[in-house]
Amino acid sequence: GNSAPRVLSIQSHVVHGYVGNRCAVFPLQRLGFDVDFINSVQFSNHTGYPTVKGGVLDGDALWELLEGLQKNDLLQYDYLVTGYIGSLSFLQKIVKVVEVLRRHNSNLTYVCDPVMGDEGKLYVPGDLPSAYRDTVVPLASILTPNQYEAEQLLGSPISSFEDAERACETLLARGPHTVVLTSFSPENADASAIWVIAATSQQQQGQGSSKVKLRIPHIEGSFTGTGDLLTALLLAWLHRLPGDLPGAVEHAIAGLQGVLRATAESCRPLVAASGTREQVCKARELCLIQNQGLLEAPDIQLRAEPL
Ligand code: PLP
Ligand code: PXL
Repeated sequence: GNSAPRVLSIQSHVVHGYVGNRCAVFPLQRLGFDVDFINSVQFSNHTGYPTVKGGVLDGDALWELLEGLQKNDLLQYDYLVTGYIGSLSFLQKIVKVVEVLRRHNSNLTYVCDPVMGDEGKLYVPGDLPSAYRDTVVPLASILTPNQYEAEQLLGSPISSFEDAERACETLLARGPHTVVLTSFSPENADASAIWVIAATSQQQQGQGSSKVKLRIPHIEGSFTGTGDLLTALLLAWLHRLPGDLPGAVEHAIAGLQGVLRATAESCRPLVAASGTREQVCKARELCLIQNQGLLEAPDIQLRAEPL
């Protein structure tokens, strides 16, 4: 039968490298999803490089594409996924997209990565956090903030595991059925690890705990696109392993870690030779194609435990 789940992914496109749609579309396809995608920007490369060229899709252009799909009756999606969004007007159009997709499929799962910043720094316009909090989070089904983004949504710091647990509960009460805190560093904890915290309110939680934590040993170097890849893998594994939150998180993290370890290995010589910024960026691009087998059959080494 023709039963591949259908995804609409609205994210960045880069000609070279792997962020946004470039690390969501292929992994989701590899995992059996039928992926339609809209490129919210088309840039030469990610914004960490010294030079970036390209253009941005505005909210009206996004809406025009949706109208084309609507006129041809092409709006039957099981999933919508969004990542980095650079303006309030585009985010407001995303709200309209969710509404129109839900009119076509009331069971649409909206996977929202509320990309706003990291490590204490906001890298989107200042009017986005309140818009995410007030109008987007209530529509999301699966929410994947990092620690800083969750703090922005809540308006308070997350320092302890108890804080993280409460943060997930608060966010769950606002609409999403599943919240994954994709990176969490507890205060006064060892700096050699980051934690992923996940919580679900879904009823069919049969096999495992509905709140879990998973410890990730730190991988040296900073890679770009990891959050985008993780959100795509969480969508895939939460779909494939319904009712098994710990299993889904373990599979998604194992796939990400497999790709990251292979990428770190392959770029070590160049990074050690301390190249230029563009050379280091280029060397650190995720080796997604070379390691695609790890997405499909992740080698699970890190286990989720009840929170
Ligand atoms: N870096 C590493 C080594 C990770 O394992 C993860 C997530 O598991 C991330 C980064 C993702 O963090 P963020 O969502 O802040 O990009
Ligand atoms: O990974 C987030 C992201 C999305 N889109 C663009 C980016 C980045 C990160 O650098 O440059 C265009």
